[in-house]
Amino acid sequence: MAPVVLEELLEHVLVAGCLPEGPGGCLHGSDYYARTGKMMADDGLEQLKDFDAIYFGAVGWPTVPDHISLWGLRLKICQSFDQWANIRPVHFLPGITSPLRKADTTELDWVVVRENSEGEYAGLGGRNLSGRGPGGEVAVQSALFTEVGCERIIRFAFDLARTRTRRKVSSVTKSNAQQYGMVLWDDVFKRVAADYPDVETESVLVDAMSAKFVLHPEDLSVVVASNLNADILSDLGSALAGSLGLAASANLNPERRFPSMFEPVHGSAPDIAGQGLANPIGAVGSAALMLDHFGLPDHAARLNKAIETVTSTGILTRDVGGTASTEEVTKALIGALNN
Ligand code: GGG
Repeated sequence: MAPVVLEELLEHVLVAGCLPEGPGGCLHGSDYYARTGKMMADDGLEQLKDFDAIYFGAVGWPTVPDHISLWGLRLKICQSFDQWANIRPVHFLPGITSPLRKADTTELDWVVVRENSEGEYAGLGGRNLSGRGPGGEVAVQSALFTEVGCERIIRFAFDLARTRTRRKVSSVTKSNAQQYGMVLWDDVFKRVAADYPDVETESVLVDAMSAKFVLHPEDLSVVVASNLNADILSDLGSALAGSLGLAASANLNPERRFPSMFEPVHGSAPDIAGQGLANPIGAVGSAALMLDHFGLPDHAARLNKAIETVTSTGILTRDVGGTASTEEVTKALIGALNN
């Protein structure tokens, strides 16, 4: 990346979890939680809101319950900043062995578009009746599907499909069992599809789509699904591409009323933290998505090219069958950028 662009970026990008702060360290994250009982400073969103983008690492640590760290930081940012479109490309890189034999001979490349603001992650519900004593508590967790929410993500998927070689959108639900919210989704999908006669469509149940990811991935281009279903499918997709450590993602507020957030799909992987084993490619690929979002597609392409150069020369971390450390792969990426 040209230094001038990096400098520009640094003016606009805040690395969540590593906010500059006075005494006491970071303003976000599990360390902050250990000190304050909160995942984020009370004015954390206020501090973030005027930046163009947030470059996020990962959240989760064994000393903090997962639902606290997720809701207190990542989901709080996504929901408060209406980052309703989560883009998760499934990209097969040269030099990385896929568990799919088909990948050796077939061009595979698709994008999972995750509805990122409602659905199963609406956060609606509660726990009650613990007063009944052990075994007596109840919990309700409701999924929320709004016509507005379904329509905007489905239109986003169709618009994205129009930019791709294969103009196709696969809509994923479980509407045979979830007869209210997901049937609404299916109805909106049919209505929106009529506005895009040049784009192929299919509606597939999530169980069948899981099988299709493995058996017929060459038939995929844009896959749009609700929050939970797309989260699960995108993990499957990145595992098929070789490793969760490779997968990049963008949490977009397409209207640009708020900053968008770019992060590797993977979580914090506490089992390998601090050992120099983590694959940096998901994070670097997310920076490429951020450059694209800034209207710098040439710089994004340079970064993606550097990733391909490094993977094809076999400088790989352990998760993709190599022996290189995080630092060695990062240095190789910087070297490829400077060549
Ligand atoms: N960089 C992504 C990340 O930190 N993910 C943590 C996680 O557990 N996410 C679950 C989810 O977003 O559904």
